[in-house]
Amino acid sequence: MKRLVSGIQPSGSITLGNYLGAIKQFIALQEELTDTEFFIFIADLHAITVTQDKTQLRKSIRSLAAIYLACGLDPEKVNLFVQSEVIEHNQLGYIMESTVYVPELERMTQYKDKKLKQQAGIKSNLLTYPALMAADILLYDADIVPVGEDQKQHLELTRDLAIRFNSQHGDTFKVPEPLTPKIGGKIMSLQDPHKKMSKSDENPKGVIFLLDDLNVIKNKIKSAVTDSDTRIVYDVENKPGISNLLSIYSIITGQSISEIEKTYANSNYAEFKANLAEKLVEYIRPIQERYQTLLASPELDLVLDKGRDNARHIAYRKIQKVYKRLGLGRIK
Ligand code: ATP
Ligand code: LTN
Repeated sequence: MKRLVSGIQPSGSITLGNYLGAIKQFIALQEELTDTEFFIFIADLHAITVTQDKTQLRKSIRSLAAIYLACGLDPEKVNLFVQSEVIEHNQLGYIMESTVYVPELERMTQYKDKKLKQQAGIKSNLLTYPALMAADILLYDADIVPVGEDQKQHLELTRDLAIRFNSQHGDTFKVPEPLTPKIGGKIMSLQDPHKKMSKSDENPKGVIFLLDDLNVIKNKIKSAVTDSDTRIVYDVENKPGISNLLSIYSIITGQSISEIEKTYANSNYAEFKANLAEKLVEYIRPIQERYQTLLASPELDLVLDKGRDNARHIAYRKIQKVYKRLGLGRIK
């Protein structure tokens, strides 16, 4: 059996970027990859690289669990769990800190970006975060890790660390492969199409949250920044705004970009945006309805308990092996 591992931070409300770059892939793959075990988690330990309010964090963890299921994750096929409930993530995270070098961490684009935004001091785990992420993946001997484009660099580092550990201590970890979607791997902000759509953006007008009021979603699409000429054509370099909207349109309708360009060859931006807004809202509406039911149902905890127990079983055995390889404790 192969294994697939991925996670999302409960660092705010889930965005259309998170959905199209990550969650939608998980859903498609759970049907396709019948020879693969899935481990999908809520990366709450990663969320505390920046200060979090405890009530809000607790809420975001539950909310993310309900979103995963509302989007179609099947708890029969997927082990869904909360990262901090499987202690081995911390244990292997620390070991990975002894495998990675500081300059490798300092080179990470996400670290450099987030460091600039940090006003109240940079926590040491903002730097060491990729060591924990590597642990999340290597703990389960993942073959595949579906993520958005922005996480590819962390995946490369994970691969390097697996190879390094294996060569220093003997074959221990599988070297994982990233998987990014062909379209939708990097959805851009609707207000600044040069910037990634992100949960923690200070300007919410550029970000579509899956749980936004449907009218708000429509308005955000309609007021999205577009480019100076009026043609609806895909050209990321020269027309990043409309290209971003075309990508969203293409993924949610399943139509190719060229088909959509043809359909709208004689239309203006306003018509195109109004149609996209309608389609997107109809796409998101059932997700929101399922979300409300799931959030209030006892099923959520049962799913998370089962996911945690299955994950622990594998993670415990892996940590025993790693400790033994390193000479830690009294394991012979
Ligand atoms: P934060 O703002 O807290 O850094 P984020 O919105 O960047 O959060 P993450 O939790 O870091 O979200 O990412 C979860 C998953 O969603 C990752 O696989 C990531 O690559 C993907 N993802 C995030 N933003 C986008 C985006 N704009 N387009 C496509 N995929 C994305
Ligand atoms: N760092 C990722 C979330 C994440 C993750 C992982 C993704 C944490 N651990 C392991 C894939 C595999 C992010 O999107 N910020």
